[in-house]
Amino acid sequence: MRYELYYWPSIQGRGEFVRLALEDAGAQYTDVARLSKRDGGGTQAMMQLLEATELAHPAFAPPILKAGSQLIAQTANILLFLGPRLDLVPKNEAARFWAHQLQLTIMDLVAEAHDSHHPIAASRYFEEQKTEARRRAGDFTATRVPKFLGYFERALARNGAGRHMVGRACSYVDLSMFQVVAGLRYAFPAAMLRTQAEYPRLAALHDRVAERPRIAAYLASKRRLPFNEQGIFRHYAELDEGR
Ligand SMILES: N[C@@H](CCC(=O)N[C@@H](CS)C(=O)NCC(=O)O)C(=O)O
Repeated sequence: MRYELYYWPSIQGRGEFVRLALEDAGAQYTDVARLSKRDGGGTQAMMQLLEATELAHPAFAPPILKAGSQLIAQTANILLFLGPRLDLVPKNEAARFWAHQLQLTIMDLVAEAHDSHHPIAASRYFEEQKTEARRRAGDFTATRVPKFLGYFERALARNGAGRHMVGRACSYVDLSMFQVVAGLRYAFPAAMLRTQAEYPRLAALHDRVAERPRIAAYLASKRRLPFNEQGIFRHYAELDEGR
């Protein structure tokens, strides 16, 4: 199977959770919007798919995965689909629902990370909502990040030797946890430094994922876009509560 990923070409964003799964599995995929226009890529290719009127299952927003004739959107849903196909989730149903539950919770955290710099409107510039963003980010780093990471740390601690979020092998949830830790460290370095001792297992999981051979190769490649201030995890010094 050759997969096609449709996502914004210049940010990690939510697409990165899908890219990490495809990369770790060594799957064949095309990051369509990152191809040149001449090769049928660019943002235009993604917009055409979003605006296509003939689709039975249209997507509301990217990321979107094309697998043969199937089109799947919603990040956690894409990973629910890919997990068994890429051998990135245990086989039994209970574990798959647990993985999906954790992934949905990760996506809740991701949405709140986005709202920390865009608390009023996604359609308005950060500069237009700076005052509210300062309050929102202050609460995000002081109460919401500890609540989410504390929950993930406990889930990890309760799973056997505490090396994987689900089951006994690396799953797409581990890859997503890596991305969350990396993203929060990028966006809020001071706040994360101040509290990092509270999440030792998540920190160790992040490092183990980064060392997985295909992930390490991906992170060192040009395919891995750098974090930036157009994505979800953005660094604005004035929002980093722990400074
Ligand atoms: N819950 C969806 C959210 C999708 C989403 O918000 N995508 C962003 C990019 S990360 C987007 O382009 N949204 C356009 C919009 O909401 O109008 C998911 O997890 O995939």
